[in-house]
Amino acid sequence: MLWANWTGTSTVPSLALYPHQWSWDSAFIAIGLRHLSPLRAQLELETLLAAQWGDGRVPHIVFNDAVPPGAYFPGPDFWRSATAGRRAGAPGGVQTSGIVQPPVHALAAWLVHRADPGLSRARSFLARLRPRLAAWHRYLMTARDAGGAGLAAVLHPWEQGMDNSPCWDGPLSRVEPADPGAFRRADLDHGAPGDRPTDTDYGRYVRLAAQYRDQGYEDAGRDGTRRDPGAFSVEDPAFNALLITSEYALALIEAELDGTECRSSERRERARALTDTLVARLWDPARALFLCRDLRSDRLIAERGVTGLIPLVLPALPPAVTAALVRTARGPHFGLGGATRLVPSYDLTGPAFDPRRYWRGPAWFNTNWLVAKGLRLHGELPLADRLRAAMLDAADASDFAEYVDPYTGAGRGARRFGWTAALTLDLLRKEEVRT
Ligand code: 2M8
Repeated sequence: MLWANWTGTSTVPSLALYPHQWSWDSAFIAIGLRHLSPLRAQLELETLLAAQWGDGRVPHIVFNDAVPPGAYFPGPDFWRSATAGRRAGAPGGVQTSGIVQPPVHALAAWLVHRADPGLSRARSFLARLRPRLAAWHRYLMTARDAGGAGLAAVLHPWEQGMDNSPCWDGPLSRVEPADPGAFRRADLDHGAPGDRPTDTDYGRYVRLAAQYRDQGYEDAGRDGTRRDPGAFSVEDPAFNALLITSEYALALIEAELDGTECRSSERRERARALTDTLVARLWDPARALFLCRDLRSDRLIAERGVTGLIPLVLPALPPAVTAALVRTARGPHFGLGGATRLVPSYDLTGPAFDPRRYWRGPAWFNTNWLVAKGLRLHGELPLADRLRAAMLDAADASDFAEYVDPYTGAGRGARRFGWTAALTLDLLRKEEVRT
């Protein structure tokens, strides 16, 4: 089915609901695709990174001109990358959104390279991607360092990728929803309203994105000075853990290309230091979980989301933090190995928990794949194996659903979903990779 979603240069997450190229979807898809076709996996990442902006940002959507204009909202007419993004260096020849998504790309590039190093070298795959990946990370660590502590901030829920998480309810409540008459949602043509974000939340997403666009996609922190962080400005654990993971991967890419020893590289040191910053800024010992930091109030957001478990993927986490995180994953809030089959996107005991609604309870395959990777990294093998088996079952039984009920595994959202299929393939290969 991954071939059915392939457009010739990249893979769509879902033919009906998401008919363009999405940034972190493509990274996860490449991780699975490498087992079927290393060449297509390379092309997937090359296509995405060819749409990179001059300031280093990798857009969260690369639009396919062949898709009818109304098929997805907000489309190219809304983002206007060629005009509104000119100052920030939006590319000509391709239309994109102007926001970003989590930086899983260097990790994906390294894994794709390792799937067929001969092909990769013959096509100079890593050599061509390296400057783009370095510029992408530089952008996140400078232009997006709105908090001034070294972590990257997201300025829209769509950037973090867990769009409708209750973690965003506090910061989002400050945003006046856009007039519902001013836009038409395309997602409700394909998804049940009870599974999707509410109209009010959608109006807030639209307002935030339009404001960023109308300011020329300019970032707080671009010139090193701290400016007003804006209505929605959040430091998120998963986003930053993935940035750190990708820094490790980029260190491996650089060592491979330069023929040097990776263990002592400056980039690796920076990844370790950033891990310490993540713990200092976002770890909440009382909840034994990483939380999001609202930069507007400079306080941690008291909601337990799966984002707080994703730093398990980090090798340099203090052992006490790792042990506490595993306990939290197994405890009443996430139920891993007990009440739930897959790790939910949000606290099972939280007031906003809903096993159906978008990122407010259901389980996603990419976050579960990351949790399983983290468990394995820290030696929690039986737990990781059980989670892997549950993911394989749920993917198969749900026809590769976009997300599933965390208790029953019943499918929700789109079917034949790109990263669900790709990561299933990866789990079947059970390959362990060093990063
Ligand atoms: C969802 O997000 C898009 C906006 O980017 C949407 O709801 O329209 C999220 O699940 C996101 O994480 C994912 O990358 C995207 C495409 O699968 O869909």
